[in-house]
Amino acid sequence: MPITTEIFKKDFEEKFSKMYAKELNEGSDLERYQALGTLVRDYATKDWIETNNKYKSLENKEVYYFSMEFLLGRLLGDSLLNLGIRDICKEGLRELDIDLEILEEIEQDQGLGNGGLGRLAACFLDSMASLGIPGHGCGIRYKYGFFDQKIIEGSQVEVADKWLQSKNVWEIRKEDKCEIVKFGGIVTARNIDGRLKFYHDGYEVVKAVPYDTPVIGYENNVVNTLRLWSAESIEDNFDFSSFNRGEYDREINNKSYVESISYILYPEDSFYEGKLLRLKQQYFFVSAGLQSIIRNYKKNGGSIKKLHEKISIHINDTHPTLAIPELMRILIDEEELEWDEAWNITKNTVSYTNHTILAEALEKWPVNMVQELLPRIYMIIEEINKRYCSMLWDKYPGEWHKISSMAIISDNYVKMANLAIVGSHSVNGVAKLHTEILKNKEMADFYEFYPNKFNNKTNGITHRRWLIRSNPDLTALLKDTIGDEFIKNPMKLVNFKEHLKNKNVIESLYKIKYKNKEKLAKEIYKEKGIVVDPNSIFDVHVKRIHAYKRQTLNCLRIMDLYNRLLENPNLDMVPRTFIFGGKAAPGYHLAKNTIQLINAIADKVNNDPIVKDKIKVIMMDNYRVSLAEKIIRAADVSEQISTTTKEASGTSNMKFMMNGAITVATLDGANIEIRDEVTDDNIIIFGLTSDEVLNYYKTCDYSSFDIYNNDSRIKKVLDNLIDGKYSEDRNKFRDIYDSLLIYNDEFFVLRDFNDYIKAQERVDKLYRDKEKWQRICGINIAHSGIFSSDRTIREYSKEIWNTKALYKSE
Ligand code: 26V
Repeated sequence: MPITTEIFKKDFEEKFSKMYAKELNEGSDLERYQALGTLVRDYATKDWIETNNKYKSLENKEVYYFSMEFLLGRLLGDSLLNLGIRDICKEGLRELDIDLEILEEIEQDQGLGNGGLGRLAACFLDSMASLGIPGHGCGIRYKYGFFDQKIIEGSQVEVADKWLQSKNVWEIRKEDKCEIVKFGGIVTARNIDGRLKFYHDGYEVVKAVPYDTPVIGYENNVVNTLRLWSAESIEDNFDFSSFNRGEYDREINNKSYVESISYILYPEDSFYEGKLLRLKQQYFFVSAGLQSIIRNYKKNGGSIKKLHEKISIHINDTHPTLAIPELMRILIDEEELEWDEAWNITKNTVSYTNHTILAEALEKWPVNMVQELLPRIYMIIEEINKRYCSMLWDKYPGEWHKISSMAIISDNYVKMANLAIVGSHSVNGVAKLHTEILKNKEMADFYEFYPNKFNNKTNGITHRRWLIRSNPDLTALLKDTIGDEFIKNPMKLVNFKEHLKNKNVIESLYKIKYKNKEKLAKEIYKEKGIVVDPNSIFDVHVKRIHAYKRQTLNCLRIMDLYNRLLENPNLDMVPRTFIFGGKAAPGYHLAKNTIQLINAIADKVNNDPIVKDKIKVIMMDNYRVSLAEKIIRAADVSEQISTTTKEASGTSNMKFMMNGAITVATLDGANIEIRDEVTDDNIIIFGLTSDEVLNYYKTCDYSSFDIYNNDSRIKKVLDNLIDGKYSEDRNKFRDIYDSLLIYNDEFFVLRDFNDYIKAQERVDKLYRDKEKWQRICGINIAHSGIFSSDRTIREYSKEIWNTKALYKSE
């Protein structure tokens, strides 16, 4: 029965009184939010059960997206949208004197991810469900999500994210679906009736408990599952004899020691460290996930020999690569298949996405660590390596160097990317340029050996969250002009282009942006106590803080602009508000120093009466999904200024264009494809090309010092880093200064500086022509459909997974 306002009100009141045994008006907003969330989840359960029942027939191939990170953000608004009941609930609540938006704001972000890679996984879940593709997520239910960032006296301070402190209404603990994961111990081989069998003894046992969250498709009755695993010790395992021996600590600690596996999300997103706990986390969720998938598959009558025809395992970067040897272990040791058959099934089941070419992010585990923690898995990796290397020897006789660089085990390390390539049937990059670099440079040897494995899948974002839900006014304008087809088929956004001739539409675009900017200005005032003018250009740089993303380049141009304003306070310029947001990895000194620099500039500029009407600098605390939604829709300018070749794709670039911001970008990652869509007239491109960057790396003839000596403007801003202008402590920004000069500016900040300034001058000029500006914003919106993750997921489904939608969609 369709839900009406009346039904909803009754359901809601009932749910509230059942949960809290009191009247609605006696409840807190948190209680009301929790009752509403629980009710909304209940509304999805019928479809959830029915979807699962359909999957039980095994008619449809299912894909499992294995990822260490799922950055879901809030779920209430999107669940209501996808169930098609947001307006009904809003109205029902209004009649009960409750504001839906207030309840939505209560929800804690589910922040189980670092950045792009984790948010991509979340967008993919939404698209899979919305397209009716049988696709589920598998990951870790971290007790503490990505840390909360507080800016205190200009510096980042990390605070634990206790997101589970108040109940998570979206998840269901599935006690009956627990799995056992084994660590350590020893493996012995015995010959039983002519077959080598492997026995694993003396291991430690960890109980993996699944928590399921429904992933609701957009108005299609499909509900997929995100299954996150939590580590628990097995109570029965409690060794009481140790109490007699007085070993209290060991036993008590064992509980928290085991449970610590799912305590924390590592806050590094592109720096590998061989931490034992991280290796444990990886095996823990991969093993639990695979065991439960295979158990379920067999229960539904699936034949193990046909696993690859019915199930796809996708690994999000190398973090779940142990899925390859773990699947081999299950097929050989438990299902008793022969090696060749098991290998064939494994390769055809697993596919892998690479998300970065940064060398420091490549995972490799010390051999002895893998051997000790996962003895059987190590044996299997060794065997995979042995067989694979003998193929390499056949093809490349005598080429020692090549073979050792392609080997899975070499220099006493297990190289996870190599294992992922060898043990999967598909390897993809996340944007055209990135894939070309993988094929022709970073993974060139593998590409030569396996030319058919490599392919590109340019990233995407879900337009349901990043446009329809987060920017309701723009969505209303789009519906008014082009109808609502774009909701199910975002490629239809292109129809918006013809409306851009209409002055009223241009005026509406302007007003919508202004309103979003006003809202953000209020939020900025609330959070930072700083007044910003919605008439100024909102120039936004939000993403993880990292040297390659070049927040420093942005800082230097603001410092330069400030110098020019001090020389000429009447400088003719459109006022600008520079908005930054992003977290630094706690151990990444230079990134933390960059945050200090942004805040020091903010402090100086915002308090200088000479420039106060011209420029403002804001560093928003605790950049996260829910804040991104508010910032992005209010942006005029999208800063996508990474050193060319370094940003694999970027996804915020897509979110900004979809919300009508103009991109200032280097020709890196998906920026190139955005440029190709909107053409050069509707994007502002600057900086080195990928060939130029690669050439610099090859020839080593870059000298930042020469640039510094020959360009007085650059010299001046660099000197400002250490001349006391931004800090009495002249050494405070010395490391940034040194990275740019003494260490020869690895990311070509100085080389791109002048070009970047010119690009910003074009922005200034363009913004003065309000109509033209808005038309360009409109063109960006119209061309953003291709960057919906629906397009991306269709490509994965057709070209990698071979999955079919439960129903036909356009
Ligand atoms: C790498 C590592 C290295 C080992 C330690 C922990 C860790 C965690 C995450 C990663 C993945 C690489 C970082 C990442 O998030 N890559 C981003 O992926 C986005 C989605 O494809 C893409 O848009 C960004 O350009 C890329 O930087």
